[in-house]
Amino acid sequence: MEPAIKYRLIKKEKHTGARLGEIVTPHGTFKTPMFMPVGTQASVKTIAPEELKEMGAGIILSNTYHLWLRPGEDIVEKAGGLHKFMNWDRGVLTDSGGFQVFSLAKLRDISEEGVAFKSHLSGEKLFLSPEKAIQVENALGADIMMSFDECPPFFESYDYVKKSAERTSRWAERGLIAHQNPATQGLFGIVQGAGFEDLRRQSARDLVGMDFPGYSIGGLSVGESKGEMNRVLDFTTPMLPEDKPRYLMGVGSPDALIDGVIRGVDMFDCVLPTRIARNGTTMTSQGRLVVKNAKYSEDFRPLDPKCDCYVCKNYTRAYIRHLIKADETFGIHLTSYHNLYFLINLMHQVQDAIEQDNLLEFREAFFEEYGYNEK
Ligand code: PRF
Ligand code: ZN
Repeated sequence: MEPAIKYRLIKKEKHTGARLGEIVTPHGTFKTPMFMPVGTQASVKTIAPEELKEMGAGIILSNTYHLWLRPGEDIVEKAGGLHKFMNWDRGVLTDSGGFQVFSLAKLRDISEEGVAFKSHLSGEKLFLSPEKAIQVENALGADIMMSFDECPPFFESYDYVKKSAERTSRWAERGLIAHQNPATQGLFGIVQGAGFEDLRRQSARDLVGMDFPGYSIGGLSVGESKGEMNRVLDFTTPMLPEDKPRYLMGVGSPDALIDGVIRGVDMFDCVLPTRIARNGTTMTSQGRLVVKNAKYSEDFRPLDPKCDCYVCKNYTRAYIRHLIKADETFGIHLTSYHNLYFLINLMHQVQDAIEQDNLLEFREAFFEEYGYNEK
């Protein structure tokens, strides 16, 4: 059987751990390193699928937890799967619901069998197990699925994290057995272990032994410092096979993307660009720009003079500020579009830098201009 997801390593950067590669999915091929826009409820907030294509998105992320609760995976399945339901014919990845149960649901009760919790929508008592998560993900039909995992707080005790990561490995194995569509949907394992090197090693060893078509790194960007995250990445990515993609979950600030790529990460996702866009904050080559601020009321320049996105080619800071102040939803559409374009374009520049073996120089110049001072 041909696997659903294939990774081709094109080139390794000379001076860092960065890799240029390509991921082939049943819904098209995209280059890595790359950033995935987040469409939690089968929609990237305010952005149409045609616009995602225009900005160069090859795959988007959606959430099993949300779609299971509403509208229900049976409805998505009847529509012909997530791609048809939302009119998106490129790649889709679904997160398993593990992380969302821990961040959104109330009164969780974790056992070997799974997680009992109350719905954040209805208060209804629900139970999510590795088998149930995979069954829902199979019905949704994404190209890439995540295993059901537990993401413990970064500064939990060693004993707790050890027990949790061991259980996450058993859950991954149960998910693999439950998975019905390995020819059309690739299931990734998720490495956990918080900040403990030996626990990350054991987690990676367990999952690599199960031969997933890709590996996610979970449990990071949950409140620890950037330095801590980089320290964990420094030892974790080398534990993963070279011929499979590596996905750092929930990371999307420009500096963390570049530092993740340098450590060998291929895929990222985050709500950050669309979330900050909705409160009037944009990412530019000169750093964050809060376009909502009064000082932009008569600024007729584009959000980022160096950006060639549709928004920067056609609209001014003054106009976008006006829309956002007046609660015109077109304003947050424009900031969301620009922020997503900014990160997708950043990753294209990173791909070029890998090609040219000058990623460290690129990092230096980018950090200097963006205004990050730390090394
Ligand atoms: N596990 C899953 N999804 C996630 C995470 C995780 O650890 C994170 C952590 N940053 C984001 N999304 N399943
Ligand atoms: Zn722009």
